[in-house]
Amino acid sequence: MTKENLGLPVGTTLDRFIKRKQDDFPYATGELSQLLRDIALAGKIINREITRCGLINLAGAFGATNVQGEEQQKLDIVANIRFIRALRNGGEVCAIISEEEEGIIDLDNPNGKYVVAMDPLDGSSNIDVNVSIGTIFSIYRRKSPTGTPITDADVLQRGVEQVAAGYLLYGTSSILVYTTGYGVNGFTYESSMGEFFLSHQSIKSPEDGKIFSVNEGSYNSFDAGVKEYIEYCKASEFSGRYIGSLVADFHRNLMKGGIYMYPATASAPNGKLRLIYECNALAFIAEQAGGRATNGQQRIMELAPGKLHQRTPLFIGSRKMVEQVGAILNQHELQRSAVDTL
Ligand code: AHM
Ligand code: MG
Repeated sequence: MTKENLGLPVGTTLDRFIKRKQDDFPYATGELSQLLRDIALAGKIINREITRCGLINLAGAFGATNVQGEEQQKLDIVANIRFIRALRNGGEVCAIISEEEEGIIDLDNPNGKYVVAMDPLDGSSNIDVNVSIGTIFSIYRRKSPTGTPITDADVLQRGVEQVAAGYLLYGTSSILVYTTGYGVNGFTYESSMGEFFLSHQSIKSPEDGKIFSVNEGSYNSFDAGVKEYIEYCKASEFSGRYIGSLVADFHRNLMKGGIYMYPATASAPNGKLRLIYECNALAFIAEQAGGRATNGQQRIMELAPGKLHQRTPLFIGSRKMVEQVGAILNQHELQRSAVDTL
């Protein structure tokens, strides 16, 4: 039996699953396992707040903007606080990067081995209208020795250096999906028992699909190559599905086969989504499930981040679809460079 497929039955609790995975690695200290449990705990708390937010005055805007100039919702702030608290209490993490905070969050725990990058609540424009939202997280091993101060190199790591990544989708049912580089597994939350149970074992994404997800309101400012691919999707009568919650759109396409695209636009020339805490985690999951993730030309997980909140265009999902849009974009790039050299 491989490390990817543990042969554990559906219904195994997340705790037991994590423990079994840890036992596969004789030198594992259990710290990563504890960290995953801390994330699951924070996820349960966020799930509780989301399901009753219309009743406890948690809906709506907080009245401030984050470092990226986006309006923060109350639940953005709550999720951020809950995750930071869970990771601080857990003691495995030395630093956090969050969509909601400008700088590195130093947890004052120089002995922590891990760095976490997270978007505590993604798709926040959907909070007030009962549409699915999510949490995205990436886990890195710090580069500097434990016991020393955090450095930029600890947090500005490429996606290929992730030791684990995942997301929580708060939807019709809530699910935690994660990978440690040995396949992808999903755990559905059973709220009456307060437990995540293994429900989706060794997830493999269809290698091709018939769903395309993109905000077509920005069509006029997409590059010619992106427009050509969208026209191809329409000519092929693919289904257009766009929730506007990255985690939800990604999860659906992962299960059913499809592509999610957030290209460069006139108002967001580098795309909208953030490399370190949105794209890398989902790229790791996509690849582990047999899919792909690129910025149109390059593999997302190989991009070297220059700054914490760096943005990138994103094309992610079923292997053949991402490769096809990449080929069209390359073709347009070649034509453009040929014209430039005339
Ligand atoms: P957020 O992190 O502020 O919630 O923004 C990210 C979200 C993604 O979940 C979603 O796919 C995208 O922004 C939607 O953007 P748009 O409304 O421009 O289509
Ligand atoms: Mg986000």
